[in-house]
Amino acid sequence: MSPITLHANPFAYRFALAHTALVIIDMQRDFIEPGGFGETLGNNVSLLEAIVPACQAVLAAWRAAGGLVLHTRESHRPDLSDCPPAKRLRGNPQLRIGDAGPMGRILVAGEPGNQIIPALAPVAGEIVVDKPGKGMFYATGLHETLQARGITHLVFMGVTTEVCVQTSMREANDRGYDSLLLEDCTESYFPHFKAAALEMLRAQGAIVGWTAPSAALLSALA
Ligand code: TIU
Repeated sequence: MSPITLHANPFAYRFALAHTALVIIDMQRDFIEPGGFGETLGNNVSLLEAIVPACQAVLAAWRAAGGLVLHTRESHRPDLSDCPPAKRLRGNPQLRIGDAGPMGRILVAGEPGNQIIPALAPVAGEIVVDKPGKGMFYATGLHETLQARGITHLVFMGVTTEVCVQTSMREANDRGYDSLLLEDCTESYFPHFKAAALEMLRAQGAIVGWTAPSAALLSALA
């Protein structure tokens, strides 16, 4: 299979489909729907829903092309043994991690709010990673899983841009992956944070990685 090249920022991104995973970060009800973790932190969650159709289009094209798909969820064990007190106790949220909310216990594995939204639900054969941190490599064993599958490139979508997406891209960068973030398939509760994150990731000659509109990937896959 020949490599695919697409127009990206700050320059072309080149990848081999067989060595690339589509990574969908934390597209969970806890972040996108009212009553979850995002809202308990004081955020207006309505902004995030807008990227769902673009994410669906990329996911469908990626699946049709036969590429590996990886979903992450920010989630903690029911006993919260993997949730540092510093994370649970910081700030003054209405509900803390582990408290009971309208979609079940906040950010706890297995609860309704912790599930990936139905529009982007994983299917058989796709990897689902529960991560206790913001970054997807922390305490997950994911690097070993990706290495065993020969993955060298990661194409990112998901929320939020400057928190879990950016942290995961930076962790990936330090582990040697070439990462691309799809600009219209990621969102923040703060639009100016999204804009800044995109700029800083691709600055200095793609110091962390590349960004591109999803249309560039879709036409490259077509
Ligand atoms: N609060 C916020 O912007 N994000 C998170 O807490 N988690 C993720 O980004 N997934």
